[in-house]
Amino acid sequence: MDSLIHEYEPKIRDAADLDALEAMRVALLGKSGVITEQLKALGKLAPDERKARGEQVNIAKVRLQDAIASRRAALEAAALEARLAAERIDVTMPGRHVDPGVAHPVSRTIERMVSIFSRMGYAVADGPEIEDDEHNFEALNFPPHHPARAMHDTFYFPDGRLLRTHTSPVQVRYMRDHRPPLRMLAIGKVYRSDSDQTHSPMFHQMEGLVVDETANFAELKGTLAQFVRAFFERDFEMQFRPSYFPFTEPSCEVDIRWERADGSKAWLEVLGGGMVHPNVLRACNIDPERYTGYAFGLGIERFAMLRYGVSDLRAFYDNDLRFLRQFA
Ligand code: 2U9
Repeated sequence: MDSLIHEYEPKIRDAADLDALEAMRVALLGKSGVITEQLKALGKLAPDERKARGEQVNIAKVRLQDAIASRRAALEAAALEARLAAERIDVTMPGRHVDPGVAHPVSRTIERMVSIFSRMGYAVADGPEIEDDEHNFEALNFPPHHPARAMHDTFYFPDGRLLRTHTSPVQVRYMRDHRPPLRMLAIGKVYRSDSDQTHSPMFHQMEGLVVDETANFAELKGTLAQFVRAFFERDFEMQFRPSYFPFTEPSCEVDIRWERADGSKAWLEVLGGGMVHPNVLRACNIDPERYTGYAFGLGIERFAMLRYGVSDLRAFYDNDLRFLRQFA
């Protein structure tokens, strides 16, 4: 028994891991372990021998059991330490980079315009970008072959449909679906075959339309003056010049007195408008003897360029993140 203790105590103390330790426990104290076998063998001894031998085996059993228990505790503590070290989270490490992006300046400009006109009671509507001649031209008092059609540089599909050249077909559909009084905005992409520093083949328009029994030009003027003031958050000198559109009569273009960064001033054309032509009301099943309407239109990029000081329209479509991130 002594030699068993001397052999196993150091082995147990040096057990490399819990599996090795368990193997030794089974070999010594398991069902057919060395010590278990010795205990079983006691029964075969004579009673006087049995007592002394029993004490010896029991001492060995207790010592080896203690050795195993203390080695197990040490190995388990070490395993816990290792796991805590491996699973440690360093809360001072820099976080993972997230890049959420920012709203596009055209979107921001649209939101700003919608917010201003919502306060004046305007609803927002939209419609298809692929249109037909009837909604884009006929109903808006552009007769076939009328020279005003040429001003629009229209993109046509082979079947005669077209990319809308203005958002006005949205108002045509709206008037056919709703009874006056009406007060609405149409906002969206429009297409014209035209491209330079201030023209893009696709750009965004916002158009407004009011139809009721008392709509008049003075109200149109007041609305546009209020809008410009609210949009730029300043007062401007404004001039309303007579102009021509097939869908409004009388028609006007609106200039604001713009001061450049160098202090010089210029009249800038920013809006158009007018009283809805009776032919247009009629084409949309509205009686021009009872109702009058006014309408206005603007290019959204133009307003974004002025508000943000952007000199080349194409910057809005280049998707250069160095440009876009400035609008955060
Ligand atoms: C209906 C009736 C009338 C919309 C209008 C303008 C004047 C106008 C231009 C501004 C700059 C287009 O983006 S731009 O090139 N628009 O000057 N737009 S009146 O008049 C309508 C629209 C629909 C049924």
